[in-house]
Amino acid sequence: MTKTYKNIVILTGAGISAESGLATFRSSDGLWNNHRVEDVATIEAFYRNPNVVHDFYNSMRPEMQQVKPNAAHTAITKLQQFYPADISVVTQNVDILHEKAGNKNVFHIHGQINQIVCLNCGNVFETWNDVSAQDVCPQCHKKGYLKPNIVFFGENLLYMNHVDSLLQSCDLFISIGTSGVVYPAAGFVQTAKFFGAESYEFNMEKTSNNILFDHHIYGPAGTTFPKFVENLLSHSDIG
Ligand code: BJW
Repeated sequence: MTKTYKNIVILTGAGISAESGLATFRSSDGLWNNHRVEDVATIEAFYRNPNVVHDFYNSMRPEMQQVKPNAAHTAITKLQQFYPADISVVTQNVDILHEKAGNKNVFHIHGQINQIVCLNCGNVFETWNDVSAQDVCPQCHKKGYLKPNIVFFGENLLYMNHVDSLLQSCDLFISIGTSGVVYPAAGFVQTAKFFGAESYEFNMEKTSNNILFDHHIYGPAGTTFPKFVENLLSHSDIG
């Protein structure tokens, strides 16, 4: 690792937040809220029964508000502070641990737990409070259109035009703690590689995406990623 990279994209998934105490989606029991996430986290399920979905995210907000970033998140901050490249974080996570750690250029492609979107007027606002299908949008004043600003299966991802341009111009693509089964994020490595990037995957185990990466670093990201950052910093042309 002697090259100095100019544009780095870091894709993160639930695994980067695991050492902060947050559950991943596809852990060994394969369950999320006692269901397969693919069955319940759909936009159709939200339309059928919005208050069940609101109740679920209402119950998650207090933990997500309290939880603290771990060494993997702070290693990204260090990389952004000291490595001479443009570094963006594209996260599938709805927690805000990247922001709490001081990461910059963070794009929440699957949304944020502390945001609500109005399906009538498009207004997005932040709150840690409970929300229900009976609530009124603070902008258009219509009732029954508020939805957690979380991207469900069957919905388009956020910031995709910008993310596509980041993927097309990066020379280093790093994936941390994602199982690589949810698209389009699972295909980002292919785009980055097509446009010439080198790729690293950090995970506890071999993923279904494994073959697409040039390098694999196995183990808890809170240990492996800070070491990788130290190595990058010691081999870059800083200053
Ligand atoms: C550690 C660790 C440690 C643990 N250190 N590592 C192409 C092909 C096939 C299907 C599709 C396709 N394109 C689109 C689709 C459909 C669909 C899809 O992907 N389906 C698949 C399941 C087959 N995608 C969509 O619908 C997306 N929208 C879309 O494509 O729009 C266009 C469109 C519209 C209409 C029709 C068709 C296309 C939207 C996807 C939205 C995903 N939303 C969720 C849930 C939100 C609810 C919530 O947050 O509560 O987002 S799903 C869930 O999975 C969540 C996550 O962000 C996402 C990814 O999970 P992640 O982060 O990878 O977590 P895990 O648990 O799977 O993995 C954790 C990993 O960490 C593991 O590997 C561990 O080993 C590791 N780990 N501890 C390092 N300490």
